[in-house]
Amino acid sequence: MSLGIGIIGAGIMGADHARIVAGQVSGAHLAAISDISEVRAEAAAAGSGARVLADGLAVIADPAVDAVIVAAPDATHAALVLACLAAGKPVLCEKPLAVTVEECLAIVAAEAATGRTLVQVGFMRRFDPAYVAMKATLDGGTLGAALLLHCVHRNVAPAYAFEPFMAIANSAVHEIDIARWLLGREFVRATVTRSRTARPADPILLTLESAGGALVSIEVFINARYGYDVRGELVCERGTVTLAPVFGNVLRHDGAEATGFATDWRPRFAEAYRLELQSWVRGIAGGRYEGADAWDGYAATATAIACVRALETGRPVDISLVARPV
Ligand code: ISE
Repeated sequence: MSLGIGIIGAGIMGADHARIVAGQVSGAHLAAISDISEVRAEAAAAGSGARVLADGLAVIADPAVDAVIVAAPDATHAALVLACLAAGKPVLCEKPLAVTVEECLAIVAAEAATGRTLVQVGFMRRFDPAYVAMKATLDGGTLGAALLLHCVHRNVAPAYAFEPFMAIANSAVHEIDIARWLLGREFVRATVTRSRTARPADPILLTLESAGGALVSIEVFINARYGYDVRGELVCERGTVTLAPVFGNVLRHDGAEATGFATDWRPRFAEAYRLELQSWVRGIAGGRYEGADAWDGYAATATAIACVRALETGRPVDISLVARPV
């Protein structure tokens, strides 16, 4: 049986998910898509046989749609995920799960009331082979306990309207989630500062203290211009692990050596997105998901919002999360 997938939003990520579902995922097909721009939705649906529907609620209600991907603007996530839960349909929501703690908790509660696991959050880095290998090394124990995780997250330019809230809640939230996942601990305290240079709002430096004591540094630099660059180094008691760089071929010419950078995250995380969607489709069929769940989405947003407060107040902010429902 092939699952009918409905996608809400045909922007950068919605269109990319449509392409992956239609061409690279087994056990599923693209059934329907909507976007505020019909032209964009038509372009994303082209050649897949998917229908273009009027809006997100029409996608959720469509009988041909068994499961939904939410790739609409961040502020619309909560209402759409709640509508999927009301319809009893599995939903993969792009990160962040929602933009407020209250909305995230409403989703966690609504999902619990269904008695099923229906929500996965699109933290695709959990499927990236380099991060997976880093976690396997840490969990293998040879290097001893994790002491520090250094992260760099640079974009060429903002993909959306940009201010510090977005830099933290939409971009650095990836590192917040991946660090929670790698270390297996929540964060308890955040200190955040920002460069006083001429650039609009960044770079921003976040220092997060995890419950186990390990420190995580995150540089988020949205206007880095030269290329999309994500790095990570995990420092442990007896050694370090660095994420493998993902570049194009190495060019040696005219006395210099050069490699290329992608202009955005899609090439860097292409395999992660494919594996994420394949795992989600398998999870729906088998009722067990490997990706981030609704509570992870809550924890990441709550931590990001504490970081925004730390930036605004110029003071360290303590983070306390509600207990994960059992
Ligand atoms: C964007 O929304 C993403 O999810 C990308 O992975 C991230 O690198 C970028 O900074 C975000 O704006």
